Amino acid sequence: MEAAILGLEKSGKSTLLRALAGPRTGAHGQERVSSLHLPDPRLDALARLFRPQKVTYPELVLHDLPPWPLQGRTPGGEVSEALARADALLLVLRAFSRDDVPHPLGRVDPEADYRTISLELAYHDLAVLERRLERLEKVARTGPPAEREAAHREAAALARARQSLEAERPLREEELSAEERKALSPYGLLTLKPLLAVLNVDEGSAARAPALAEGFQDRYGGRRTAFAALCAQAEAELRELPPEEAATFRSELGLPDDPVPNLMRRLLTVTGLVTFYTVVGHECRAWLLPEGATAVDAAGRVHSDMARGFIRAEVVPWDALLAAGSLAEAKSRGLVRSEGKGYRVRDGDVLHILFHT
Ligand SMILES: Nc1nc2c(ncn2[C@@H]2O[C@H](COP(=O)(O)OP(=O)(O)OP(=O)(O)O)[C@@H](O)[C@H]2O)c(=O)[nH]1
Ligand SMILES: [Mg+2]
Repeated sequence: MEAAILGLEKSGKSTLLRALAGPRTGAHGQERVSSLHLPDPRLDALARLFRPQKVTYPELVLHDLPPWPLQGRTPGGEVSEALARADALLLVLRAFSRDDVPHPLGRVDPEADYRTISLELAYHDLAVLERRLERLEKVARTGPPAEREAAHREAAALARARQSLEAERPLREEELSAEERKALSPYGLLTLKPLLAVLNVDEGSAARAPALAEGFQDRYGGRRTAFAALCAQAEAELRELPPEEAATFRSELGLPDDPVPNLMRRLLTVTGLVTFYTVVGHECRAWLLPEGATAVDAAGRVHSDMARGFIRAEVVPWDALLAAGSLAEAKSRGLVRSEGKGYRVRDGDVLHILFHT
């Protein structure tokens, strides 16, 4: 999956990229795009049990964007391209105070920044919708008769989206019909994308980070809107150390447990992705799939031949498999179910797909 990191000037975007992807990336004009493996403690546990030669984590591509332009100005070409590709937005909200790093609006107030950016994203989408609606309304009035009906329907969907935005409801939180979703999908609408906002706190406030994130979650959270909090600076510095040294420093500095795996999990959840696992021969692997996808979709993620020749899937939740200690033992305890094509894959399922070639 891909995510774009955005936020106001000097909110800590490049520092967050380094905290997530490691020291070779981000900040000071270095790489703006970075790809990393999504950490997954469940896959780690499965790998400890099965000891495969290879453990494969899903990939996350992160784009570190330049500061978000305020006053309704839209970002330039390269940035809109990264935004269009992104499955989700990672919004950095500055909650750290530092006199030598001026805030572009002259004060540190993550809640006000959240509202400011939310409005900017809504303005962006409104401008896109207005332009498209003008054209569609013209086609609906004067276009070839065959196109009028479709233009009418599309215009109706876009007008409803405009109404939501005018009422300050981001599109990601709206219940959209399949037709509306399809009508809105070509325009790179930013409030339609799942959003994980990361509150970037001071070193000294790291212990209070989870409570801060929860407060925002209560006030502004939703199915496709989530909040997390960490000290990006401290996490970026710890990532430069070998793991044992980092753990020692972490406890000496009174920092909470590594917040990155939790942040990644929230990113997947808010994006509407579930993780399933395969244990085949010498490889344990985690795969991402949209919520609601079926066993045959999962087979297709692994290989198109497996979807084509799909017979059935043997399914066991990862923790049940772990507790049983082996697939054979899980089977003899009756924990492994046999499921057909239409089975909706659940987060944490281990799938063994049977297919004919
Ligand atoms: N104390 C403290 N400083 C931080 C933290 N995060 C970032 N900074 C500092 O804030 C400054 C800006 O951080 P960057 O990561 O470059 O911010 P940015 O959002 O990428 O900045 P632009 O790309 O210029 O908009 C740097 O000097 C960082 O060291 C933090 O959690 N705590
Ligand atoms: Mg930067």
